[in-house]
Amino acid sequence: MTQTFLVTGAAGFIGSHSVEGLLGRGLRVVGVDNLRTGHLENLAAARASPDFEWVQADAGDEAVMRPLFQRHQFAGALHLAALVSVPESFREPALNYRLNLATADALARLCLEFDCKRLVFASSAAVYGATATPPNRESVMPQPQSPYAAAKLAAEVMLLGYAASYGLEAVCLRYFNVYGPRQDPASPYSGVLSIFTDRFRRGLPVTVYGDGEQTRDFISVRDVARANGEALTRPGVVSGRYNVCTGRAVSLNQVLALYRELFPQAPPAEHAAARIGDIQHSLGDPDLLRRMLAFEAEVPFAQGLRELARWV
Ligand code: UD2
Repeated sequence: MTQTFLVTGAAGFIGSHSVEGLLGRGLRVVGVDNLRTGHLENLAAARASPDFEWVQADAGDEAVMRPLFQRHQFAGALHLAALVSVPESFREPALNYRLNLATADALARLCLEFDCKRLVFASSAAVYGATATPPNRESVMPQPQSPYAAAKLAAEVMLLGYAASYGLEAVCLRYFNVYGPRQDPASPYSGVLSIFTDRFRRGLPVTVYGDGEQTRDFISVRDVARANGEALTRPGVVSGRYNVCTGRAVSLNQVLALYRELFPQAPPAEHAAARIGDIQHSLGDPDLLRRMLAFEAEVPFAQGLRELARWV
């Protein structure tokens, strides 16, 4: 019998790519999203598949989720639904608590009740905070600097507690800077590459906060979707927290040099003061995930950027 998987946050940037990846492997998917920050257009391809069921709902709404678990006997759940904006988590800590912690806990308990063995949870490199020296390994003490990061870390702790107590397979994936098609450039806090690509395409100058020497571990959403699929389906994974990253640091100035090749007519970048709370260097160690899932990020940064520019 074909296995069915639950994906929450299915209409989001990472969610929609993950759904397509699972469908592409011949699996059945039930996708849940409340469309708070997700977009139904992202699921256009998925919704054309007979193996996809679309449910517009809040992943924390037990009245909807319980019957779904009852009906489908999920082989695994990928929980991506979240409040995704760090600044919003400062403004709305109660909402952040509900969407980023309480919902993960409720889903984990449904998994236990309905024998859904594995829960893959979207955590974030934000849990590391500013203090650790890169590259960040999963063994360092996390120091969340925002309500968002605190809730992600607390959810990890709850899920791993259920893993130890009841044998749930809880895989907490700490995503680094994910980029690629469908990332929404609309907010000033959107991913820098989605903002830059959108502005270059429209012939507008981009703003670099600080000297541009800050570095990030940018990972393509295609790689992230593949990591999610492996974490969900591979036999014998060990519950724990895992970086999802490339292990390679790219500076914004290097990013700009690549953009100059893609958009030779673009106006020069403008500079502004560094953002308050900005981290200078963020880099992950991919070794643990490599050992557990045999996962290796494959999309070279320059190629991923070209794909993004073409999509826009
Ligand atoms: C990422 C996450 C954030 C949080 C944080 C934890 C994204 C979109 N954000 O923030 O949610 O987890 O990591 O550390 O993944 N920049 C510019 N010009 C712009 C926009 C950004 O120069 O128009 C700079 C920005 O100041 C920063 C770098 O680009 O130095 C990356 O910014 P970002 O917002 O894409 O991601 P980051 O790592 O700050």
